Amino acid sequence: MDIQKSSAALLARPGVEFAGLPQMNIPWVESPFFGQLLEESDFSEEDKALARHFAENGYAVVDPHIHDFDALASAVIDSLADKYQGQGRVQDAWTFNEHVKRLALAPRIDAILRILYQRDPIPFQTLNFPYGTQQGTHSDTVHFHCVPHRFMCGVWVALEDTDTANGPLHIYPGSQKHPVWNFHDMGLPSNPDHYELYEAGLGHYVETAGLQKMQVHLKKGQALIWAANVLHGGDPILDQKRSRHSQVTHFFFSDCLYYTPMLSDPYIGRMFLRSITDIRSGKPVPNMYNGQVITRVPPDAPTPVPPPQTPMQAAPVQTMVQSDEALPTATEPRRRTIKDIVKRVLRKLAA
Ligand SMILES: O=C(O)CCC(=O)C(=O)O
Ligand SMILES: [Fe+2]
Repeated sequence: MDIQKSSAALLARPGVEFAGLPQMNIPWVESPFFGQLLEESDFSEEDKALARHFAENGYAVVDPHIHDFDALASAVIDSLADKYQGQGRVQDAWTFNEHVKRLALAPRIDAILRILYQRDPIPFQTLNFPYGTQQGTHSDTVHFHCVPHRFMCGVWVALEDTDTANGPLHIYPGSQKHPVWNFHDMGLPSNPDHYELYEAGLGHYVETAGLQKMQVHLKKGQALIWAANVLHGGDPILDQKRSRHSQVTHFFFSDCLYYTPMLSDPYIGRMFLRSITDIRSGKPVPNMYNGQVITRVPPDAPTPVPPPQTPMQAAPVQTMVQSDEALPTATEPRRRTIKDIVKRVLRKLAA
């Protein structure tokens, strides 16, 4: 199947069709023509079922096929034990920890992502969590997104069983089909200070749209892939004594412009471009738009200066333009209740 390899390839072959349909610069699993594309594809029945489920629900639970998973999970957990230092996560441990890196690069995950996205999957960030994040529902598209849109996904691997008590992941199946909410769509300036208002706005949207939350009880060794715009978060920890060791790897795909929507205003020509590092090679990945390397938007814009980082959030390989994971909004565990958030929002609105 060769739906599309890159934006540049698309432009070089204008009018080329696949399965009698125009090619689109969008992952085929998110295409309005998915049904026809699937019918014409030559995937195995198993792969077709996977793609169909992912296209419909925006997620897939898969087996990363790591023969010594238990040993690897223990190695990840043990070798990071002294790295958390009271914090609820370690970002980009792949830069110094071979076990984290090996899990992030599981060949079976790479193979599945190639089927689902038809481009080279680029693992660019790892996050390790020792216990539930209790993070509010969000879409990763406010933290990192790309042009063309939706060539991004998260892969969440359970390093131990998760259930109702240890702060499991939750997702909203099918939410990838709903609008991609950016700060400006909610009337918020592109600035992480407004993250709580964004979360509160999303909460209202989820309720109004009637989206159904699903708690995900993954067994040790299972992985969940979520599509770029799937709403997800961490449910409350009911048993404070329980850990919830997990590793998330975020992926972009080749030949895109990678940026941080929360710090960008694309409609007036300001994009906070990211300089991502490919975990496989340790090398930077250029930002591409229609086959051209792009370094700044607009081209004469000054180098973006990110907001200051707190000590805990400074990650080993951060560069100036990778800063938004460093914001207290990305994936940091929080113990606030919805009531606290609503109170804060009301206070802010009253201010
Ligand atoms: O593990 C969780 O509870 C959520 C993690 C998350 O949102 C992410 O890594 O993007
Ligand atoms: Fe997330």
